[in-house]
Amino acid sequence: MDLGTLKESCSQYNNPSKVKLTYGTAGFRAEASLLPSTVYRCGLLMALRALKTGGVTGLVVTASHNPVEDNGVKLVDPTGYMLDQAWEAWANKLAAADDEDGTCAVVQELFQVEDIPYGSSTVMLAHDTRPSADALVKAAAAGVAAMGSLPIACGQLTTPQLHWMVRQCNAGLKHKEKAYYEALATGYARLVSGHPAPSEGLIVDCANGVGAAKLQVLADRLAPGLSAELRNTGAEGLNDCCGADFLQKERRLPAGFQDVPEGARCASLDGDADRLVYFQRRGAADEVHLFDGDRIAVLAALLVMDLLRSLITAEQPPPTVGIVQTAYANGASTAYIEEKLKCEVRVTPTGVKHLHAAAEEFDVGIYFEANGHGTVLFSAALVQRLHELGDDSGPAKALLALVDMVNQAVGDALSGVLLVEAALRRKKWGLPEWAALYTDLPSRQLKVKVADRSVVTTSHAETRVESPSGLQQLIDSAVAAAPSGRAFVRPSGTEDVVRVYAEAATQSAADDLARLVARHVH
Ligand code: NG1
Ligand code: ZN
Repeated sequence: MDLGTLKESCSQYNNPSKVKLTYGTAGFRAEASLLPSTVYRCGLLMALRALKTGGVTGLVVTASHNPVEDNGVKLVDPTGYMLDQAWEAWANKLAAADDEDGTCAVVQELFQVEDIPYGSSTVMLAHDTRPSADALVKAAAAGVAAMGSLPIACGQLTTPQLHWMVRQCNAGLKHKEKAYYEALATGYARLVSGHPAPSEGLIVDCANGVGAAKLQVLADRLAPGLSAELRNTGAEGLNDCCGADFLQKERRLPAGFQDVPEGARCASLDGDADRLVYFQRRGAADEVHLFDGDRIAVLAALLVMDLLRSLITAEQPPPTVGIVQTAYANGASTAYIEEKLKCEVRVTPTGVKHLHAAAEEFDVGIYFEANGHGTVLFSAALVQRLHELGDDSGPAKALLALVDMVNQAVGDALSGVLLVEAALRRKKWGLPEWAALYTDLPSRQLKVKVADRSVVTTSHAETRVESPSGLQQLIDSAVAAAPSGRAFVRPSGTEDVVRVYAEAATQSAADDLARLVARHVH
């Protein structure tokens, strides 16, 4: 690395706005015009991370479910998971540098403190469909190149596709986009082989995002094995009254679904296709019945446990299965998992990096946020055992198909669609049977705009407020007065708001509780 060249390059990406962005729940996010300096510096950072680890890293320019004017960056470690949390502080330090001198000083400090060898590394870059993508990918590539490293432009991809590609690449496996479709499609075909397709196809809301084109490729590859009609596939209207986040927060039909018959099986992706929810129209108005991430986790657990049951022998300890949730999980789902499935539940703070880490502690770790972001992880020991059982065991073969089909790097809506479709198909279930497993407790989420969201701090996986003092007591008394009430507040990691969650025995009680708690936050 030549310091003069680096400084010259950094000077092209100074931060004139002086707005200091910080690494949030899933990277940096802001209105797109504020981002070039931060994305450039993330290019520097991921080149350094690749040098440090000796692997290929990744960077996705996306703001997920946020409005089209926003953009952001998600960072991928060589494992295919999100950037190691210990490096988030470096990301913040780089983002906060005032000018080229400040940026170069942080780079030099990073080399020294992290004991990074000099050399050249590779960073894979991708982006979603936002109009601001090109300029930001250019900034990221300039950052990588300034370190004397190689940026590989992978073009438009879903976030989980790039995570998958990075993971495969570092494992020395086929990692092109084509290989992704191949792995998912062949896994699915093996998993549903001999199980007839339902008579009705799936209708998917693609949020007018990058998932539309990618799911189409997958569906074409699988036809007629997967019958899916894709809607909201346009170049305009990203996440606008559609998408998984809209469905989960608003609980009403997305744009373009007014004509779907009641009872039709529908699914919705978010703008970068890492979240998935299912839904069904309910009644004549635009009301929907939502099948959220908690319910997908339960269905995944049922599928896995059915298959694992036949592998249990007296000689070997049974594989461990755990479900990881956050405080946003509906209380009814947690009760069902613990009481009916008799499966272990772990609760972590919001953000898949926390859920993912907890899920790795099981042979099969299933994690989903209520908003539909999640996946299933399989331990190396279990996969090895499945291979040993090989062709003699139908369930082992089905589990190995699942291992190929599920994106184990990160939550993936495309892989998630196949997971749900396969599970329903193997059980000969439609949405009514899935819905009948348990009834969600009515809940309500609100956002409160405050001058400084960082004054709210929490503990116990975000279920208790530590500061400001006195707030937790107020929440406790509000909860005590609501039938089957539960509520908590936490500062968002992606928006400038404090989030309020409440659930109770009736919708009006949940609404009242959320409103009361929100007033206490103000
Ligand atoms: P914040 O803004 O920290 O609540 C939101 C979601 C997370 C996660 C991230 C990243 C909720 C309540 N929070 O985080 O679950 O998906 O965005 O996209 O849905
Ligand atoms: Zn997303």
